[in-house]
Amino acid sequence: MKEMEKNQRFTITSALPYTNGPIHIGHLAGAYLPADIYARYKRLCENDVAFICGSDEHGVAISIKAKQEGNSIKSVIDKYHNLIKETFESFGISFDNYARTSDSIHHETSKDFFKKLDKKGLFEIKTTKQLYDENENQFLADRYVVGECPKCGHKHAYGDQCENCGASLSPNDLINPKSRLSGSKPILKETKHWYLPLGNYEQFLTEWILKGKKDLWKSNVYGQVKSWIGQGLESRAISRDLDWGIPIPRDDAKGKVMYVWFDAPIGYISSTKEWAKRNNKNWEDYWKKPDTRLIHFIGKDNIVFHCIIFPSILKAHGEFILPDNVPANEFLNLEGEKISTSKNWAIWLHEYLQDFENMQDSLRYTLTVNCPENKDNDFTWKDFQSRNNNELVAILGNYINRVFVLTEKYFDNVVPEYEKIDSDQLLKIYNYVSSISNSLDKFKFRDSVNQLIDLARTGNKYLAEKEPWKLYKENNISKVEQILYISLETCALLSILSEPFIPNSAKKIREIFNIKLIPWTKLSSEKKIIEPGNKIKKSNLIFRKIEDDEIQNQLNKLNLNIKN
Ligand code: B3M
Ligand code: ZN
Repeated sequence: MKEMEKNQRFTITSALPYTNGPIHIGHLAGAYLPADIYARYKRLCENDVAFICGSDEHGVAISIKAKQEGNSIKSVIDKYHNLIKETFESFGISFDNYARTSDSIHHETSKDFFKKLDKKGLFEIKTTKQLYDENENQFLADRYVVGECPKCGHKHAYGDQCENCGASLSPNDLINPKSRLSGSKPILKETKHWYLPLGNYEQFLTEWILKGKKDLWKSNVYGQVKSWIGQGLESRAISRDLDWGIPIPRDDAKGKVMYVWFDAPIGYISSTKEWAKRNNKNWEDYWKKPDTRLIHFIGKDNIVFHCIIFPSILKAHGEFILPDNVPANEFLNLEGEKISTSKNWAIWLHEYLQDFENMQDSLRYTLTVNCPENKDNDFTWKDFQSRNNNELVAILGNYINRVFVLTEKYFDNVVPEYEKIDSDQLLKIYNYVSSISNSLDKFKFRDSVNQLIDLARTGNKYLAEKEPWKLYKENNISKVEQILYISLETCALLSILSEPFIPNSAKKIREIFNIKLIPWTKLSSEKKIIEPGNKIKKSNLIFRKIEDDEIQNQLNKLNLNIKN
C-alpha cells in the first residue's frame, strides 16, 4: 500500500458566501461539501489543516438586498451571517474558522494589502467616465445597473456579469443601461479609480499555471484560465464609488471603497489570522511558508478571481504562497433547470433541515455522488430518494445491521476470537483504504464515495457467499468466527472510511461496534481495528427510508407537477 501523506500543512478555503440570502444545495455541492470532505480526510491522515471560511459582507449585492428588505445593511448581514453559519454547522462543515469581512481584523488586513501594493507603485490610477444616477446622486457600480448583454443579447444582464452567458462585463458595456436604484437612465460622469494592471501578470500566470499546472489542475479549471489569458488580460478597477465597503486608505480617495473582489479573497487570510490567534498558532505558517499547500474550493463562476486576480495580488505583494490547486466545480442544476434564487428555484438548506430532521448525511451523500466535478450535474428529488433508499439504507445500513444481528445471535454481542484470519478478504477490504484516498487526493469525490459503498457491497456479497448461518447449523463454529470477525472488521473500516463523507452516521457506526476514530495513516491489515472480546451494542437505525409522499411534498413545493 502506498504511504499516505502526513505531517503536511494545508490551508483549505471555501468561497466566502455573500450574506445577501440563505444558501442552497448548489452552494453546498460546489464549494463546501467537497472542501469539508477533503479537510476531514487530510486531518484523518494526521496533517496540519486550517479549514477557513467566512461571510462576504461587502459588495453591491448586499446593499441591494438591504434596500429590497427595507432594512439596514447591518441587520441584513447579521441575519444571513447567522443563518449561513448555523446551516454550515448543522451540515457538519468542519471549518476551523468562520469569520466576517466586516470585522476590523479584515479591514486592517485588506488595507495593509492595498498600502503595500500602492507603495510599490503597482496600481494604475485612471479617470474615466462611468454610469451615474442623477436622481440618487450615485455612481452605478456592478450590480446597481442592468441592461442588455452585448455578448448574448440577454435583456437583464448586470453591470458586472451576464448570468445568461456568463460573460464578465463592466457597466459601460451594457446596452440601454438602467439604474436599479431609481429606474432612470444613467448619464456618464468622470471619476477616478485605482486599477490592477493584470496585463503585467500575464507572463507570470502563463509560467505558473499554463506551463506549471497543466496536468495537475482539473481540466475545466485549466481550460478556463487558458482562455482568459488567451484573450489578453485587461486592467481591473479595484476601487468603487460606494458608501459600503472598506475605505481606500489614501487621502485622495475620499468616498471610495475597495471592490468587493479585492477584499473578499484577502478574507481567507484575515480569517486565518483570527483562528491562529485563538489557537496560539502562527498564521504566517499557513500563508507564507513555501511548503504549505493552499487549496481553494470554489464554483466555476469564481475561477477568474481565484486563479488570475487573487494570485496576481499575492504575487504583487511578494510574501505569500500561491494556490497549489483550485479544484473548482461546475454547477448543480435542480430537476433539469438552472438553480435560480430570484425565481426561487432552489432547495434552501435551512428548509431541508426542517423537512428532513437529522438527515444531513442523506443530502451530503447524494450531493457527493452527484458532485458536478467535471460538468454540470442535476439534482432530482427522485434520485435523492433512490440514493438514500437503495444505497444508504439498502446497502450500507443493511450491511451494518446484518453483521450486528449475526454477532448478537451467535456470539451474544461479543466480537469472536478467530483461529485463522481470512487473509484474502482482509486484503480485499484494506485495498479500499488506498483506493479511496487516492481518489480523494485527486479531488475525485464521486469516485471515492462510490468506492465506499462498494466496500459495503463487498461485505454483503461475502456474507451471501459464505452463508455463516448454514455453517452455524452444521456446528462449524470456527468457520463462523472467522467469517464474522472479518465482517466486523469491515464494519469498523466502513465507520472510519465514511467519516469524511457522512460524519454523523460514521459516528453512530463506531458506537455500535465500540471503536474509536483512528487516523487513516494507522490503518493496516496487519494491525486491524476491531478486538476480539469487544462488546457491541444496539443502536437506533442509522439511515431511514424516505417515503414517496415526502418526495411528492418537495416536488409540490417546487411547483413541479410530475406525472408518472
Ligand atoms: N462571495 C461570490 C460567490 O458567492 C463571492 C465569493 C467570494 S470568495 C473570496 O459566488
Ligand atoms: Zn450574455
